[in-house]
Amino acid sequence: MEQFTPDKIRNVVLLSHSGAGKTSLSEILLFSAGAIPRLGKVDEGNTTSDYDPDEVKRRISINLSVLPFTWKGNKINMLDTPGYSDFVGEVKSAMRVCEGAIILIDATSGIEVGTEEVWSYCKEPQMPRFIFVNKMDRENADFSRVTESLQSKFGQQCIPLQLPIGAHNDFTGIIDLLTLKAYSGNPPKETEVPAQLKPQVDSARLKLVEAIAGIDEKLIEKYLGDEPLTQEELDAGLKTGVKTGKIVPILTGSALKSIGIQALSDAIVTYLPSPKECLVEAIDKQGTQKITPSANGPLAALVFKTSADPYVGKLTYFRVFQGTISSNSQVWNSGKSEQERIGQLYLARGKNQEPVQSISTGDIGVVTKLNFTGTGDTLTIKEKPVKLPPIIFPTPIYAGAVTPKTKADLDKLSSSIARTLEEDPTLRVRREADTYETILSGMGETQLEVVVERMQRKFGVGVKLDVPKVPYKETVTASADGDFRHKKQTGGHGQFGHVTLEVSPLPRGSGIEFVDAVVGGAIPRNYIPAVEKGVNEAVQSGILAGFPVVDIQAKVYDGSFHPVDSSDICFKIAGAGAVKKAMADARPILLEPIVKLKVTVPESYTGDIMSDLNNKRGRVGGITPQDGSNVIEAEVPQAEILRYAIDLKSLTQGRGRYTYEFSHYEEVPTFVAQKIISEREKEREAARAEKE
Ligand SMILES: Nc1nc2c(ncn2[C@@H]2O[C@H](COP(=O)(O)OP(=O)(O)O)[C@@H](O)[C@H]2O)c(=O)[nH]1
Ligand SMILES: [Mg+2]
Repeated sequence: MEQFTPDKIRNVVLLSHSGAGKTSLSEILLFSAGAIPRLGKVDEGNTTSDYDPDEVKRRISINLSVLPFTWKGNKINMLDTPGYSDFVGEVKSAMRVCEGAIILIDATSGIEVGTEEVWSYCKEPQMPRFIFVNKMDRENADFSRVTESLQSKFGQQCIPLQLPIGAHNDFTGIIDLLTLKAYSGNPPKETEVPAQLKPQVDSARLKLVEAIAGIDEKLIEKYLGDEPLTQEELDAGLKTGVKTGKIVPILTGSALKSIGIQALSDAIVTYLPSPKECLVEAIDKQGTQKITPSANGPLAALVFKTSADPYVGKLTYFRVFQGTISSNSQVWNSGKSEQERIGQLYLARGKNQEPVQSISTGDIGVVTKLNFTGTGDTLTIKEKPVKLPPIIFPTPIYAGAVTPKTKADLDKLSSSIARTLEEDPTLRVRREADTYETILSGMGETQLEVVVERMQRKFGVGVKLDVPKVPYKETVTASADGDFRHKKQTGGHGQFGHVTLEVSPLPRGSGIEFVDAVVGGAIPRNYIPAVEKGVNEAVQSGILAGFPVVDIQAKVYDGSFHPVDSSDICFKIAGAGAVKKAMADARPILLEPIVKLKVTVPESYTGDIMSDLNNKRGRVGGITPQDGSNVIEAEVPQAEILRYAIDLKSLTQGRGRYTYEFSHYEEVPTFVAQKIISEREKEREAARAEKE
């Protein structure tokens, strides 16, 4: 592929609710531009974009893919993204490296949850965008209904640039409202505007021209003076309108029937901004600057995706914002402060890579086998280093426990998790010390299932995915004494240790406190550390259900010893025994983690959410209205929201969002505690049986 100057490139991201036709549209765009020799189908699992086995199997996009094609002397880098909300990380990455977006809408279903979601992503920062009303060939496709709902939901800036000719089986082409040309057939031919559509076309054109005139003072003067605007003026005005977000043109077509496809490519080139027109922020020694997208400037390239290929190794996708990067060169990773060796550079199209000598400002490329670089890093030069603002990802909300299936899997687990995390910045991993579980968290259940399958396929590591255990704890609510005498006669000399102590409750968060209050040498000084050790070991596993004990004081105040038979080990055993006896009498209870939960839902769901939280033993702290939604804040036991991503989806048809963070520990109510204790007992019995 030849090199393109920044003014001849368009980086465009496809966004929509899942299933609106992004992948199909990108495939037909590639095909109609002659970039691919045969047209794949999502339903046959052979599209250029969805090449990953996970995608082929599920028939949905999971990864972003870069799909370049040339169109009338320009290069369009189309970025296809997943519509499924679990994979929002890919959407954020793709958006960060594009100057424009196309939001697809299914002409039969209209605005969906995912449409609102991606619309909100495009608002900050303001992203120049088109709307493409797809699937006009389907029964019940209704362009005017979709247009009206777009205008009432998102505002009057959504204005048709095209009108469809017919709908459903009679959908044959589109009319461009600026040139007043109609296109129908495949391949499209210029035709007359059908006579019966004339009045509709005239009124739609009037609205569009009026909106364009409103963009620029000179244009509005001319327009009000009844002077006709030239095509150049209209194009330039619309381009400014798109760039500033004052106009969001609505286009239409059918990805499946290949209608409106070439007109879409034309509109991308004519109305969406090129990298040359967009200054970006970069941080250097002097602070934040706007950098000009010049191919000769110092290098600034942002890494927006990392993927692990089982054969090639690590693939690093980057977008050049300034300068040029060359094969077989050295670059500087400004975030990691490391020199990075660049081998062969490639241009990617789906899974295919074409080697190139260099990649210049505005374009997107791939390099393999980098040592230090990860998603979000800036590649630059050491003499003039800059940092591009990183990609902002949402915090994980859904956790699963991963357990290796075999010993061999265990050995490979941590390295394969590390590589998986590199691929997906919306994942986190941590070890839950109390439950000994490895907790993987992300955006939803499907994402974690895909991760687990991928670990098997890419790294040959088998893991099981379970709902995580809750890290319960135990404590006491009263003071009590415990007395334990360890005495044994074995052969020669015997064993003797005797400890008396008092256990009492401490405030939440105090941990374990050991106090030595022995007077008169009842236990000799040198044995006290052994007693403390015994106490500390015993509180690792409480007497109710074996959970770790917290927030107690153990005060040793008496005991006895034997001049020959006593030893450290004897006093350790006595200390442990005494503290267990005391705890049993000190009214022990279970504690559970409570989280602060924040749920954002459209107002109408507020009642359902509140009653569900009530069933989940939640305490609602407040409800705050926020742009037509309500933000409900509540304290809820962690045990009740382990699968909240799934519950909220079904309660709100996917319209709800939530975040949470750990808050504190609280006593488990008795009726719940009994269940936990008996379940835990069963678990421990099973574990014992397995050992034997
Ligand atoms: N009838 C019709 N079906 C379409 C059209 N575009 C896509 N589809 C179908 O809609 C489904 C989802 O398409 P896909 O491209 O995977 O949507 P994505 O999730 O947005 O990538 C597939 O079964 C496609 O064949 C279209 O223009 N007309
Ligand atoms: Mg797709």
